[in-house]
Amino acid sequence: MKVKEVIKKILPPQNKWLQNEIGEAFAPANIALCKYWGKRDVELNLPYTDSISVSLGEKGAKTIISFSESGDHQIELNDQSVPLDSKFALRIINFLNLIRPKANMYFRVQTLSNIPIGAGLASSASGFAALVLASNNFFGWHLNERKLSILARLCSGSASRSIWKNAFVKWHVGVDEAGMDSFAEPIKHTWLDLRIGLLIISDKEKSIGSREAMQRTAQTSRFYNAWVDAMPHDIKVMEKAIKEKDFELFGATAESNALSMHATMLAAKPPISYFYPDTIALMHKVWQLRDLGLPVYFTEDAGPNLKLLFLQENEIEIKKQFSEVEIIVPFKVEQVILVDENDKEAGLMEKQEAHKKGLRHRAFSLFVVRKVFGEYEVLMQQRAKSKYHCGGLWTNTCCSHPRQHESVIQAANRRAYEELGLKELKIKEVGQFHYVAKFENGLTENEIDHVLLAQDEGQRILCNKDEVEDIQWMPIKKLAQAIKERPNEFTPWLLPALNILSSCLS
Ligand code: 2P0
Repeated sequence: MKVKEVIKKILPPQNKWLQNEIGEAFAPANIALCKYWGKRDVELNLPYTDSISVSLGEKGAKTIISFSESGDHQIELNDQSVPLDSKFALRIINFLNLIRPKANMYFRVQTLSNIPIGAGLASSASGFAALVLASNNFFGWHLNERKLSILARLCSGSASRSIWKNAFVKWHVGVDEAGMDSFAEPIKHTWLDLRIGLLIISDKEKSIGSREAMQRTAQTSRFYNAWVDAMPHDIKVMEKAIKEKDFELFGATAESNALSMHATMLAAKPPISYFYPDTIALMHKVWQLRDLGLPVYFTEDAGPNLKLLFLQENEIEIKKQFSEVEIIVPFKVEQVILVDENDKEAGLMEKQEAHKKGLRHRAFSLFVVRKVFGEYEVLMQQRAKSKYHCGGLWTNTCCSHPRQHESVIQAANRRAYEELGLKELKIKEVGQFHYVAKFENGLTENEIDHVLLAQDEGQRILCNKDEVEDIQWMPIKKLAQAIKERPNEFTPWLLPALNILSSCLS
């Protein structure tokens, strides 16, 4: 079986694997703007063409993997146990059986999805990407994103594109027989004003799955070769539209690409149609609105539902026209709260902009502490190398910025969970200070930093590798000494924050 050999190439040798108690990860759903339809290699899910998608913000799947003691795998979806002979469970089990180091090793896989399953909303993409990311955490494989994307592709083609959040993503067709060059990666442009409107016409399981439908199309449709031949042009135009934020070119290309895919299906033998009468009625409505001057386009996947493409400036009109629409913001802007010298709110600003301009804003530094033999220890985190500043440096347990209408304590609980999996800590504020620090990359921290304290409750710590490289407990005295001796290994706000903490604990 080729797939086994490919997996062997990707995964580290088994003696390097860890076995954490659980592995957990979120992956977003994605919607293809230039579609993947048809495989040149069915076993390895290798496509005939490149494809481009956009991730769907917070819509997607969270997967938790742990050991099962029951003597068999346990598969759960949205807190319900799933029969092991169902299609959903079998595809997960197939992956588990391929990666497990021993034949008598069984897993519990819990998937929490906030999108309808099997309705052409790429639920399998986010589910399998989350499963791969969670397995990577569970076994401590430390795979790079390219390998993660390939591994996800082996589960489900479109899952290769769901490894990335908040991104346009291109999946490369590749030429390698084993598919080692067929992976997805982000396109380096965002589009803050872009909106996607979900029009759910039916969330019932589709009558023919995309796996079978794309095979039948590739094998029997007289238009299939024309589809493959036209794809490089669509990909090129879509990349240009994204780069130049040319919305009409973007929408027209996505819509035409989707309709071309459905046209190839109509010519399959026997024919395949995912259109419901309502799908077609809504398409006509979109075309009419466009004729009247409203820039709105649609795309459609392997299901009857339409996804509208439009810009933020037309959100109100779209809601008026489509009362049932659910609007997704693919590229979210993180804002910080600007404050005066007394920490009084003075407005909001996009996080990067505030750090570029060095404007004063509200922040918090949380310390989780424990007492060992009468001495306080602090839970330290090493920031992920990819962080926008101070990557790789050691700092307090968790630091970030509160959002509008969020207290620093609420924000600390949100981020402690997102970064370290720590839930509902009992946090109190012990002081605050102002500091300014300029970094080599041109960004400036200018923060009123609220110092927060929580006692360790022995909760399991689960590092989110996008945020946290590593953790360690350090006695406070030893830490203060280490900062003095090797200041370059620590963030600039750590020492003033630690001084406040120390005086409160002593
Ligand atoms: C896409 N779709 O590009 C296209 C457009 C549906 C229509 O990828 O067999 O579930 O697991 O590789 O990824 C759906 O197909 O198929 C899909 P497999 P997958 O999003």
